[in-house]
Amino acid sequence: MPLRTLAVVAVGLLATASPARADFMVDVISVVPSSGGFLWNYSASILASDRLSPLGSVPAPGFNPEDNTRSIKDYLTIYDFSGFTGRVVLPNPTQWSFVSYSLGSTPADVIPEDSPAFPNITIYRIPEAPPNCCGIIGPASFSFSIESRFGTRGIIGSFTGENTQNAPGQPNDGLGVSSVGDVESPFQVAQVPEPGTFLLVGAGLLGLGIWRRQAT
Ligand SMILES: [Ca+2]
Repeated sequence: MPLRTLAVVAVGLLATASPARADFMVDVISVVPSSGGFLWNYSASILASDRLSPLGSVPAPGFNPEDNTRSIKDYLTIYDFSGFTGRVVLPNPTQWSFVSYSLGSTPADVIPEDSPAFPNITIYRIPEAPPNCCGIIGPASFSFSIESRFGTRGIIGSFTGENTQNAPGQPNDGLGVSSVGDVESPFQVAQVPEPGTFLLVGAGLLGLGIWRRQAT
């Protein structure tokens, strides 16, 4: 067997052995001015081999166990979204909801960059009526928006996702799939101090200077 073929086979084995696959794809479509700052408009999609299950509990902060029993609703998290105003525009409020944690929600088998100093936004599936209906079957795409006080483009942050494998009648049907990847966002953008803060610091230093001069 040629060496190149061996290498491809090895990579293929590694890819199937890992529970983390890039089954979620997320991209920024536009960033537009809004009442609270800027709306970051995203598009996300899942593969034909997946579905998004509304079953189980709301994703928790930190790491969630790998979910092969549908005990946790499927979700998508965007990390360290600076200047988050609390406003999220969901693709369909009868199918989705959101939570914001400082750490997580993160599938247990992936490690995104996640600082406790910046909020994450997790959007997750909820059941439409009738109860426990219905998974969104891939291939499927949906859009959502998150508002920030910051609108500077070009900064790359992390996202993760938790899907369900969709293979009716097959042994892998219903198993969890974790994704991790990069996406543009106001990722870890530091707060710029207000001009008033500079004035206060300046006045404090001036006061220190006067006091020291009197002391000598
Ligand atoms: Ca965070």
